[in-house]
Amino acid sequence: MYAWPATEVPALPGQGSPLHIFDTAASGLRRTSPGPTARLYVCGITPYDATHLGHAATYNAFDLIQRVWRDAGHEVLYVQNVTDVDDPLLERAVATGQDWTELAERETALFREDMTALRMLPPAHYIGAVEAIPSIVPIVQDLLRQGAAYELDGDIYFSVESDPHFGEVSRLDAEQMLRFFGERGGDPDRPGKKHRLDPLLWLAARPGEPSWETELGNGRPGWHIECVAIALGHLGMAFDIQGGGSDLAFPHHEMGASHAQVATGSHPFARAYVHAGMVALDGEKMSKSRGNLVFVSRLRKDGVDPAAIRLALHAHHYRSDWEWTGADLERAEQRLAVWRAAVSRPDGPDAVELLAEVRAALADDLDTPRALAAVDAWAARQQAGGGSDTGAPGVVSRTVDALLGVAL
Ligand code: 5CA
Ligand code: ZN
Repeated sequence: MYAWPATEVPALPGQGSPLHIFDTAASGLRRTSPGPTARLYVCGITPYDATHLGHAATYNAFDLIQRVWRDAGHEVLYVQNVTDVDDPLLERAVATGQDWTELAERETALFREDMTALRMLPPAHYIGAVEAIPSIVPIVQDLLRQGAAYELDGDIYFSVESDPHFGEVSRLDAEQMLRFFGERGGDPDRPGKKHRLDPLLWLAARPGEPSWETELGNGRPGWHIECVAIALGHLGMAFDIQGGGSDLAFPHHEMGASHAQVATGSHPFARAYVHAGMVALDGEKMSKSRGNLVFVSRLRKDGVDPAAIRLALHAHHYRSDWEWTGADLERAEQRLAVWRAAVSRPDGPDAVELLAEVRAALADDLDTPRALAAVDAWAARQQAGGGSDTGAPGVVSRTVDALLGVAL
């Protein structure tokens, strides 16, 4: 499906350095060394409600990865999905008396608007779960043939024991896995499963729910296989980064890696698994199911500059869990005003060091607070009347645009 329009990324003098990023599977920093084309898969939204600041923070992190890669001379092949058929979406549609396709289309359209306003770079392939069904079916058939999947009352499950690498993505112990599996869409207690952690690959049609007639019978896909089919179809195995919020490490990314590894007989699914921290509101993780949300679209309607929203996100390191408060936005608005005033002057302090420092900060596991501090320092020197380089304000403005996605 259509993604959203691309914003131009200005060229910067010189070149950035290789990105080092925290890989959940390695439990440490890893130097990404993509080929000429860096390949990135980021899990997209389940479109039953509007984009909240937690979503925005997660997509912000993966937008920065693309910017750092591009600055280091790579092309980026970016793929994102939309989970446009799944339990929470169908449940919300029933609860509110809406048609599930209309709900999904409306919320996806709003997500596109939010991403555009925030100047997030669009994926080259933006694929819905429904669209992906024809590519999901042969993978499930393959897993069945290999004995890595089995049927239970018409549903089809993946056998986690078929993957010798199972557990290597999230590195959780058995007890933690069981807890997260139950909390995050799994069904550990269904009788008849070979292993309590086995996830659904295919759900046989249920009354009142949408279903598709395929070689697997009449039904719909499970959640993890959707991202596997889309990633394999557009990126292949061993792509550079699989990304999402930390709540996706298990079971979603663990299961996806296993599905793909067993189906293709190769390893790894992704070279690195990168996870953003959770944004909270009023002491709890912002989540559609809890309803404690601050929507990007609401802030925009209230007249908040999207550039200030992005700066508010950048003020937190992407891996930390943090709580949104009104003060975040106030600080970001002040910073934006100071930066804009600083680059609007005809000259200023030399910006060569600033560019090097922003590049170094971002290449070091996306250290945005350090990058902001570097721009703050330049703006302070500017305010103190510290320079007469006529090229400097332009370089700063292009640096902030190209590397932080903020238009000054
Ligand atoms: N459609 C699936 C992925 S295939 C899904 O998880 N959708 S979602 O709409 O629930 O979440 C979209 C992305 O936002 C995921 O990467 C998720 O980890 C992230 N996310 C959700 N809530 C928060 C939050 N409070 N803070 C940070 N990121 C969040
Ligand atoms: Zn996903």
